[in-house]
Amino acid sequence: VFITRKLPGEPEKFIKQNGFDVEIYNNDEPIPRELFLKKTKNVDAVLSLMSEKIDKEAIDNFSNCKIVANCAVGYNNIDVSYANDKKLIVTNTPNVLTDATADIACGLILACARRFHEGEKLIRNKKFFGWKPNMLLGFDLKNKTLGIIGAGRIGFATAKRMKAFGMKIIYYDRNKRENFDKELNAKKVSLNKLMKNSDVVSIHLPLAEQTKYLINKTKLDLLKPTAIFVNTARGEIVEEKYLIELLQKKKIFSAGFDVYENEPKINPKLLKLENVFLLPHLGSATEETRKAMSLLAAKNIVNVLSGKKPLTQVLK
Ligand code: 8YV
Repeated sequence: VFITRKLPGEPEKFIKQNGFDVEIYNNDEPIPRELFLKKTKNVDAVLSLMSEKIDKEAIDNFSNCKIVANCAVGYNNIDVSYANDKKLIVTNTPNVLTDATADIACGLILACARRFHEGEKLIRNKKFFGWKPNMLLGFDLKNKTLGIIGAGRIGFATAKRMKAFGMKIIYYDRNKRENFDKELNAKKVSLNKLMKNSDVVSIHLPLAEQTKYLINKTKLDLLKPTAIFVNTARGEIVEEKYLIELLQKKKIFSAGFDVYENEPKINPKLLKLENVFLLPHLGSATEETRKAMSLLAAKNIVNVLSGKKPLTQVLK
């Protein structure tokens, strides 16, 4: 088994305890492509991260690999349909990171509504000389509308949390979602309606051909001038260049980013804006969650190499 990075939870221990040999690229940085191809040529399983492109070349390069266990819920780094054709099993790590990611989405919503960045900057720049009635006024979330784009597990967990803050929920999804309708009294609406009517928009879709730039200029133009826009899913779902233009022109209130279009490169224009709150892809970054993710990936590998079914297989 080849593990592409040093991971919390030491999944290598679990895999070894189950009788398999492990080699690990014991590093904090991503493995260089050439080395990845060399190391994975003859292994039976790969435990990978988003940073490894498992494209046609990588899949054709495997001589023996039976499973790629991605340590992430997203799998846009993997050509799943080609892997399926080649009978290569692909797994991800759903469920275990739902709460941590929803926490981060809510954190961004609060940070935007209550202007955390500007407030903290004032303190750090030693410009806080006392409370003022008109200083950094944000807005209440109570009775405002939260629009969830992508009503899966993380979208639901985010909506549920924000419902406790008094928000009304609407959602856009291909399917009607009973948990949204029944538990949150939420309404399924069209994407245009959601963009027009939400006070806060939060993205919770996977990145795929159909969702790349789904939130383009036309859609962003529908946002209210007081809207907050939050993305904890994937940067490429949003036309970031245009979102930045809206923020520069103050055509929306603010935006919270955990993911970026050209991650890890950050558009320098974003750094100049006051009305944004920027995080470095921390959605699943808690001790407990990262351990659970790597252990789930390890279990998927052990299952497949022992002739059992994987726990969380991804199919195209
Ligand atoms: C991961 C993520 O931390 O699960 C995902 O899809 O984006 C994050 O939780 C990261 O991608 C590690 O591979």
